[in-house]
Amino acid sequence: MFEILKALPADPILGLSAAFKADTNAKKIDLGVGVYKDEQGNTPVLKAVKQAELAYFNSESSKVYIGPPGAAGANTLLQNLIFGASHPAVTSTRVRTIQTPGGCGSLRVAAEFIKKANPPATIWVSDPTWANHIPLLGNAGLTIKTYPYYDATTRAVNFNAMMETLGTVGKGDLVLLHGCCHNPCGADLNREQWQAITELALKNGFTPFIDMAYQGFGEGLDEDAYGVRLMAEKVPELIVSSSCSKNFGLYRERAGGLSIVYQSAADADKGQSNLLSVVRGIYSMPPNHGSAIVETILASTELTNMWHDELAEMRNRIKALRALLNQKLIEKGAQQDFGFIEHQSGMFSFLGINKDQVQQLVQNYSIYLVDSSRINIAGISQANVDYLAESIVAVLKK
Ligand code: PLP
Ligand code: TYF
Repeated sequence: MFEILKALPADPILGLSAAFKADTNAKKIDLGVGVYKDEQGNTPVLKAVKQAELAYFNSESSKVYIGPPGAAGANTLLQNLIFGASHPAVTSTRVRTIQTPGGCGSLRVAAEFIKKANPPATIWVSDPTWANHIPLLGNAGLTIKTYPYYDATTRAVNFNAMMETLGTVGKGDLVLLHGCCHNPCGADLNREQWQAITELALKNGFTPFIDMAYQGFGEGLDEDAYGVRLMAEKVPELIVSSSCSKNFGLYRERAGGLSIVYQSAADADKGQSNLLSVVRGIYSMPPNHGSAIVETILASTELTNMWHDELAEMRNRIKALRALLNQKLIEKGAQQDFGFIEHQSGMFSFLGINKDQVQQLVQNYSIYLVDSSRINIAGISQANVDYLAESIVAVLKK
């Protein structure tokens, strides 16, 4: 039967890594896959993670199954990280958090859960959004539609257009929002905009669904959770998919969470039983190691402080690189304004060059980036920024 299958293209983002590895040009730069890199281009294990792993290794006494929701202790600490321990939704026990295989596992479980509650639901995603949102949510059978978000001319959120479209969305449908550090465009909602969307959700009855894959990479752990915490306080129901891949550097361990805010504690109990039934129908139980490390860190003041420092270092390096790239582009004679790179947030921005220019960067300069011109800012370094800025200016002149 398998002979009928036709070959499909590889993930366009993940595929860039193989092409980068195979390139022998000493000047090559990898701005593709969204993983954090240090000045040397490495993605080391965080020190807090290493210490937690050693402690966990010594204290782990059993490999017995952890059950569909994952470890209760890890879930409570993750919930507190996302919402804040004293958040009214948390203290009124209206939130349930489960451990999931990364942010992707969380998105997929959420999609199946929505499908159970409301099979004809439409989920509205930003234009553009992370490409994987489409299969992760759509393969569960949900209808996907887009709302306007990034304006390539102003290099900012077209909030009026966004609100106009969201104004047509009603009860039973969902609106997917990026909690912070929008992937791929780097343009985030400000606080007034979060407030306006919250009011609209209350007025029209749609359910917000927030994907927070980069908490701590924008302005800080609490600052980046502003939208999540505001909505959790105001709207009756909310879905939050979160990931520990970036902020704890745990990518391959597949650590993430799915938090659902319900209208009441009684709904939460009923909902949780459905959510766990979805989990059992997909992978039964989440992987343990990554979340156990997160729990070990968050349960220790010393390790938490160490992690906060390392997270701040990653965040500040990205911010500094944003300013540096803009400054170098000016220095190298760029005719257009790249100031937006400095003002956007998180790991990504669109350079705003066309596909042909992207291909020139890849083929003639060994600078690897996604076709959309999305760059991973963390792939820039003091050592390569001059070459990068010169190359961008060169392809823009042609
Ligand atoms: N959501 C967004 C917007 C992302 O960029 C990512 C990617 O890393 C994820 C979710 C999923 O992350 P992971 O499954 O690696 O935890
Ligand atoms: O957008 C990115 O680059 C990251 C990493 O299938 C990623 O979110 C990319 C593709 C993918 C899973 C993760």
